[in-house]
Amino acid sequence: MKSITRRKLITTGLAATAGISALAVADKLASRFGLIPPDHGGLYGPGETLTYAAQRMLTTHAPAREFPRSMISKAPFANEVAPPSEEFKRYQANGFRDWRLVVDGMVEHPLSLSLADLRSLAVRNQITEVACEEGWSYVAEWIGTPLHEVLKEAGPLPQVRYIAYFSIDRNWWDSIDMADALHPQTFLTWGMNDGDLPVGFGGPLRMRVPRQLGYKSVKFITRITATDSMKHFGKGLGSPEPEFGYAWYAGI
Ligand SMILES: Nc1nc2c(c(=O)[nH]1)N[C@H]1C(S)=C(S)[C@@H](COP(=O)(O)O)O[C@H]1N2
Ligand SMILES: [Mo]
Repeated sequence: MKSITRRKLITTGLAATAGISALAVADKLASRFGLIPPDHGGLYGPGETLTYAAQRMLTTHAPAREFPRSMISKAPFANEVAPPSEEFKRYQANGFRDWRLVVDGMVEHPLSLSLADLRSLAVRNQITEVACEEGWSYVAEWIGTPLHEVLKEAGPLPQVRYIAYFSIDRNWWDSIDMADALHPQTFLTWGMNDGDLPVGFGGPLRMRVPRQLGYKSVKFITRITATDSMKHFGKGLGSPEPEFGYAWYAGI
């Protein structure tokens, strides 16, 4: 709820400063800076563009709030996930040694990385909050490899605008723009609270996007793809959420 209030403040404040309507601000910013989210044009199109454009103007480099260790939730809430597939169980039985993260699309060097490969690239940690759109949240320490370290290895082509990411059960996937993809707190996470990332929380590999709502932090990641357009993924809205009335850009 706090996040929604803040988002409203930002957008309302911006419109008030300009002295014109919110939609006019959105259109102006969006066309000037190319800040049009993939789900623009649906029922919520103009509003989503306003939120996205306003936040991108104000928060491109801003960090998500980090918490002291004492604030780590004692009983973090793992949201319900689809039951593991046979394929997933085979990886699990082998301690996820064969789990691979494929990096493809518009990159100079397509990659296939094991969890050990990821660990050898970089190890970082952050204590941040997972906030679900349904109103609950928890704080945990997330340990992983920043996405930008993986992208550095892969070499995205200059025209890349989005990084799409896919869970092993292909119906969960999402995408982020380059501001979030290159953000230092966007992690491919394989550890949590000083241990391996538990399956319930997305183990062995989860995308953590702490500057957006929980649904952008997709669990069980096996593939990331660099692209200049989200038109050809799913229904072309950047992720499945806009089909259900949730925004592609879910900044908090
Ligand atoms: N693969 C997959 N990723 C997912 C989900 C899911 O059901 N499957 N749920 C999402 C939603 S809606 C939220 S709020 C967070 C919940 O994270 P948690 O289980 O760590 O609380 O995970 C997100 N990532
Ligand atoms: Mo959620």
